Amino acid sequence: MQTAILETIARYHSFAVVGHVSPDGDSLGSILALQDLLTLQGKQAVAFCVDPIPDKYSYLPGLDRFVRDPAQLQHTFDCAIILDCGSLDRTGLDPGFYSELAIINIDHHKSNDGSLGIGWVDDKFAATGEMVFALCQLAGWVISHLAATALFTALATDTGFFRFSNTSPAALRMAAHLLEIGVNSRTIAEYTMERRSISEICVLRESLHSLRQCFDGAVALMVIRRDVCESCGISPDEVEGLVDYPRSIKETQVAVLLREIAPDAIRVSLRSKGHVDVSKVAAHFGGGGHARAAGCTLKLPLSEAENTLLARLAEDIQGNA
Ligand SMILES: [Mn+2]
Repeated sequence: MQTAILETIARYHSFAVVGHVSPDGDSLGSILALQDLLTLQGKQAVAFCVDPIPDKYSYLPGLDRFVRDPAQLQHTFDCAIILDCGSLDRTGLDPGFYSELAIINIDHHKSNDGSLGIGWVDDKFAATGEMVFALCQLAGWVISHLAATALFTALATDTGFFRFSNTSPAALRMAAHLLEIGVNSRTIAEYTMERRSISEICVLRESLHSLRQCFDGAVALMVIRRDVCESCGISPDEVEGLVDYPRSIKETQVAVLLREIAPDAIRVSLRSKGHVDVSKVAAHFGGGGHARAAGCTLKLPLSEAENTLLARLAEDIQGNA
């Protein structure tokens, strides 16, 4: 499949490089790296991100290249490269944008069925950025300093800075290669992990009392209410990282963060430290993700969402007891 992708890249000239809404380090890093490397191969490539870029990625070189709206551009594209997600909807661009374009899809999400365009989907990769790196190696492209920083960001953020179980020998070899190019990993660690806003800590202070353990501590759950986010001056979108707190408890097998994004819409973030595959739990509710990190949205009031989710988790926890 990598060969088919490189052949498609060789055939066309103008590329739209796209990731997913609510961009994370893997999405942003993969887009920037590929945009830069395609440009260095003499192609025309534009990086798209419809959502604002979180402040913690502000160190990334080339962020000013991101275009929010294709209507701002005069030219048309031959091909769209969709990274780190598996559906046109998830990219946040109007599906009509893609109607005349060839499509390449590169993704490591288990929930991606591989049916989008020329699809290379493999959940054995720790990050989509690792797949982009593998493609570069195969093509023999020289990796620029900008692309190296972007790819390191993709890999480091999706492996929890090399702590999660997807931290493979290949991932560490890739990290070593990028460090040799001159990536400043300390800066990336500081920006992505050690720069919480005081507003986020305010939400943490107000929400910690909701933290509770269920099923003998196998599940730890924390709730973040909309009014709390409002009074702390931050959007519920910006506090997903607080799932680290229930996750960090010794007994936790599954950590749950419930964020009230609207009165009847609860965003659920799931993290697994044990044997539960939370991508299956998320998929059951129409979401997706990875075995160890997944999410979904429940169109229910907070307390019903909590009960519905715990009822489902009870089966998974008992099934693995
Ligand atoms: Mn990813």
